[in-house]
Amino acid sequence: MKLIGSLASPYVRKSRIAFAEKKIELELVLEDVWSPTTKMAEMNPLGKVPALVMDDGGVMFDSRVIVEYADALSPVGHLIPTNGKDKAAVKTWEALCDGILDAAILIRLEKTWVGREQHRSPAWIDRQMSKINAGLKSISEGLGSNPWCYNNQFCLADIAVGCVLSYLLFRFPEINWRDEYPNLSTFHDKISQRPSFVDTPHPN
Ligand SMILES: N[C@@H](CCC(=O)N[C@@H](CS)C(=O)NCC(=O)O)C(=O)O
Repeated sequence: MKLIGSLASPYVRKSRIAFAEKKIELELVLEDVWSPTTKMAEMNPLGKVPALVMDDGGVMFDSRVIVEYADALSPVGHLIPTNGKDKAAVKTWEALCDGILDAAILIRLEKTWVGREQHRSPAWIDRQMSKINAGLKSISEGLGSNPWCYNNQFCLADIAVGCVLSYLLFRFPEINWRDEYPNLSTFHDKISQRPSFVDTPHPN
């Protein structure tokens, strides 16, 4: 199996970490979706990473599908509960984290898209930033003083939260969530030591 992706994408990282936690080998094939010559749309009509190319040539996306598939491939280290309500709760953590990332990426695009310099919208940026802030508050409250996000057991929710926090440090160092939410700071320091996180860093 090959994962098509980039080192900067937090969704790619979440997928890679899920495979690493499941102890399933995965080859990363780098693709720059922002390059004019990208062939990403041949694998995913949405032109986005990550996409998982299976040995039979079939392709699946997006990261939420990929991590669920990874979890189903092996009984090692369950990441998603099988019980309906618990599964929905863990997937809600993931949806919250992905939503924060979506907002963060929209801000980056709004600030950096070449050719739109005259059309940048501070109101749009503020709207997205308020989602990031509300999302961080919700994560911090949900985690509280627990060791892990859901049911005191490491699961996909923890991977998703770890990926959000690392991505914010990588792309938005000016957001001072470490001081505002000490429990998230402690959580990030702890989860960052897992080999699955250590082995999948964002680029410098
Ligand atoms: N919901 C998707 C989001 C994927 C996504 O937005 N990927 C970004 C890179 S971080 C991308 O490929 N963007 C290219 C584009 O929007 O054209 C997932 O979870 O995989």
